[in-house]
Amino acid sequence: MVVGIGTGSTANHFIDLLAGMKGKIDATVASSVASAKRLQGHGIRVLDLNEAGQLSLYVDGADESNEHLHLVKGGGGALTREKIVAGASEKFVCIADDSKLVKVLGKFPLPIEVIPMAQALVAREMVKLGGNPVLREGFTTDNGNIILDILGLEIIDPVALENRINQIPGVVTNGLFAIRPADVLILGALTVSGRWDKWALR
Ligand code: DER
Repeated sequence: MVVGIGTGSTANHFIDLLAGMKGKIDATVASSVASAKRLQGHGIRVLDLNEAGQLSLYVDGADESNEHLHLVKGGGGALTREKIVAGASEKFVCIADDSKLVKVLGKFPLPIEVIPMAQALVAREMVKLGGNPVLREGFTTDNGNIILDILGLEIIDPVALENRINQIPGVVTNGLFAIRPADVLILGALTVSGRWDKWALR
């Protein structure tokens, strides 16, 4: 199978594990330049999404998840390519530690990838939606854009908000993964004995 690979510390662990089982997969599609470099460093084949077609599986971490597996992602700034690769995959498996499971999304600032000339416009619109936008200083995405991190949101309806923010001119995409949520969430938890345990939702 061809596997879609996320971005971040969790995805990095997954890539390192994948290196030990290269023979079991045909190739990968990476959601960032950083993940592509790490995969190639292990000698794992990385395809352009346009030549890979439909992917069987996408594996990535998250910054927050609710019980419906709606996610906030983009802490690492790769949200747009992550959303593209997730959208091209039959199954999205999210791996995180149990501190990421929340009742209501929004405590983690919601990242939005914005075309630079629209920074002020998008910021004003996000204030109208109740958020407090902060420019991620000194950061440029793999697509050459900026990130606005939106603090202070209490995201009661993630699907509606994901759609609403994407309507603002200049927004490339936002870090809500609710229209296409994860299919499986694997949560790691440190048990009383000090050993790591894991359990899965769905
Ligand atoms: O930035 C991202 O979207 C990452 O995938 C994030 O959601 C998870 O990062 P982590 O594995 O470093 O916690």
